[in-house]
Amino acid sequence: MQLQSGDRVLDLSTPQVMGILNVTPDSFSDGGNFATIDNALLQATKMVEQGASIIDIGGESTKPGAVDVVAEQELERVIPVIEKIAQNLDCMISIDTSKAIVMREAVQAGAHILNDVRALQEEGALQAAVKAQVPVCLMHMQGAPRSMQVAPQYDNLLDDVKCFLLQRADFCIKAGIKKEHIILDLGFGFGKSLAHNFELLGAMKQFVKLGYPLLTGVSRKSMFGHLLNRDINERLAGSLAGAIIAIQQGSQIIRVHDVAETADVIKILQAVNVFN
Ligand code: 8Y7
Repeated sequence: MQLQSGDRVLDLSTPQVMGILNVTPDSFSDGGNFATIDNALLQATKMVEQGASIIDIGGESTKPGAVDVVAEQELERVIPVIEKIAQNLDCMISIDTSKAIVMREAVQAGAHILNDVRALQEEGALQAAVKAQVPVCLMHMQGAPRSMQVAPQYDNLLDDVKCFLLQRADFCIKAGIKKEHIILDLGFGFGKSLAHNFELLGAMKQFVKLGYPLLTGVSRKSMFGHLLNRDINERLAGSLAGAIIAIQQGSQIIRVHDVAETADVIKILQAVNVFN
């Protein structure tokens, strides 16, 4: 399996690491200034050196309880960073956004992948993605970030998530997105209880069978915090265990904060040939 964006190709026969680069005010001083852009490049460079083949740039926080960011603010944060990374690093750039205008300008600035936690359901997003002709990650979420963790409930978790993702993929393909450009994501922590998250993690193989590349984002998430009673900075072991479980079942892209440690885990899995 391969992922192609323009003249770039990513080989998915071995798991690929997507490094997380948040360009939100809590991680950086402010959007658009030089210190912020240089700091972002420095962090991205480090992650690429550690083994990330994709850098996921996000200017909107989608953490539970997060408030919406206006488009101008998001553009101001992410566009200069995308340009800088595109000029300086040899990696794929993913833009974490749900907004059509951010998708368009990000691709113009050099982004190769659209990562949308709202699966292209916001106004204009689907059309923007069709036009961009780049890979898109469609993620499952129940509810909206502000309220999604209040009381998530499912009739049948696995079927509900599977139906949503397959319907969304079909809809996107009918609208003009290439099938080879679709990546699916179970959306850990997005409208899911602790039990839901671990049920999905254990059942990932069923989703790999759907035939689309599967992206897994469990890094430092509260599913480990709650299960292990660990603060955000004490979740590395949990996150690596999650990555191993996902990779062993065939997930091809792992979205993480801790790139070096995840790359080590992948090398070990490769040494025992678990995914081919
Ligand atoms: C995910 C994500 C986040 C995820 C994809 C966090 C932007 C929350 N999580 N994108 N984004 N999958 N595709 O804790 O699981 O990183 S934000």
